[in-house]
Amino acid sequence: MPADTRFRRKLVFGVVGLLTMTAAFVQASQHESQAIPIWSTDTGGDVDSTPTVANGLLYVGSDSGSIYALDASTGQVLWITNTGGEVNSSPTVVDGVVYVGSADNNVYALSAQTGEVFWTTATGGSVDSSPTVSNGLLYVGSDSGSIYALDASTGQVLWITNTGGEVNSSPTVVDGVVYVGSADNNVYALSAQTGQIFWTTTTGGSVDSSPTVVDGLLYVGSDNGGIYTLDAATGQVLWITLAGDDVNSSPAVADNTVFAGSDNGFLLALDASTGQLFWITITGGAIASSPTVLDGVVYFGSGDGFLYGLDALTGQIELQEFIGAPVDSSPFISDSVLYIGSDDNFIYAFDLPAVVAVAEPATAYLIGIGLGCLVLLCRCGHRTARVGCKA
Ligand SMILES: [Ca+2]
Ligand SMILES: [Ca+2]
Ligand SMILES: [Ca+2]
Ligand SMILES: [Ca+2]
Repeated sequence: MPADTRFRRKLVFGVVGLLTMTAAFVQASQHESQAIPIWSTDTGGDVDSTPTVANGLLYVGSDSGSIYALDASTGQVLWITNTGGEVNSSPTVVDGVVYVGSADNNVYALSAQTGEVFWTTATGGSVDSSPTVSNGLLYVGSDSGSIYALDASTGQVLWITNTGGEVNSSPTVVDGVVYVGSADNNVYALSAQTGQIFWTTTTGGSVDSSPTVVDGLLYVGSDNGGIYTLDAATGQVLWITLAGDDVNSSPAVADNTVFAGSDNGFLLALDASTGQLFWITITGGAIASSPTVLDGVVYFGSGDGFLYGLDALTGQIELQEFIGAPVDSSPFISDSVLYIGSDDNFIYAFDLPAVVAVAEPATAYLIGIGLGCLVLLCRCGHRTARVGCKA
């Protein structure tokens, strides 16, 4: 185990704690825009998978055990391919082939046009991780505890690297390096060619979140409640921002800001360069959904049954669409249409409104105690987040 696992935590000023919330009070603005539902299609099971759209077709998995292809403009089902287990994995489409994992332990390659199975490759456990394809190789994690590299054209296993826990996290490949988390609490950096481990960095909890790498920095969540920023080259921990509960959501980075959700319903925005907290917006359920940022708006689903759109600068709620059941799926946006799944078994398409920032003040107060530190967060007046921390 490399020395860098002795992580030198630099807790960010003002974000220390939030471990124990003693009081929380939020007044959200009542000036949200409305997204217009275009269609919804029943899949017969929870849709935790995140949809993807390619060439006018939408692909998504369902707990019904099937992979669906729909007409993205109408929601009409074009084909269904059955697997032998829940499909929590999110499809990737490359060169007319749909790649996705299933809880039947297999990785699937299907024709994007017809759903015909080109190949399947068995792993030793449920494949809830989502495949990443790079340079003709497919990378994916399995509940067997291993990370697999397959030949994307044949499914042949090229290498396997073992970790000490389920790999629910989805690999990110940048410059020949595969980054992925494991339930053994570690973040891994592997050679994309050989699977050789370049470095591992431990967090205090399962890493089911998928790493995002931007400008040499790696952002990922952990079940210890931390959003970690690592040096992607060395794995060194640069800073940890504590959300206060499991972070299964995968961070999005836009405009030098990191956005991630946590099981306590928080959506946090951090300075991508310093980890400093910009703002927190509180929803009423766990946020397993990974945010997507478009035109200054952060979109994600929550366990409270809503689809949210927040002002990326302030966290103010600009869009709040009631779906009715937990939304663990993540938004996919294409041509101003947002696609997302829900635990009500449906996949939804919403026409996004032109979200206009509202000048009306929103107010949020949050008082918590964590690590012997009193944390005060006040968002008052005109969209300014201030965080203070007094020992
Ligand atoms: Ca779910
Ligand atoms: Ca599921
Ligand atoms: Ca799993
Ligand atoms: Ca987790």
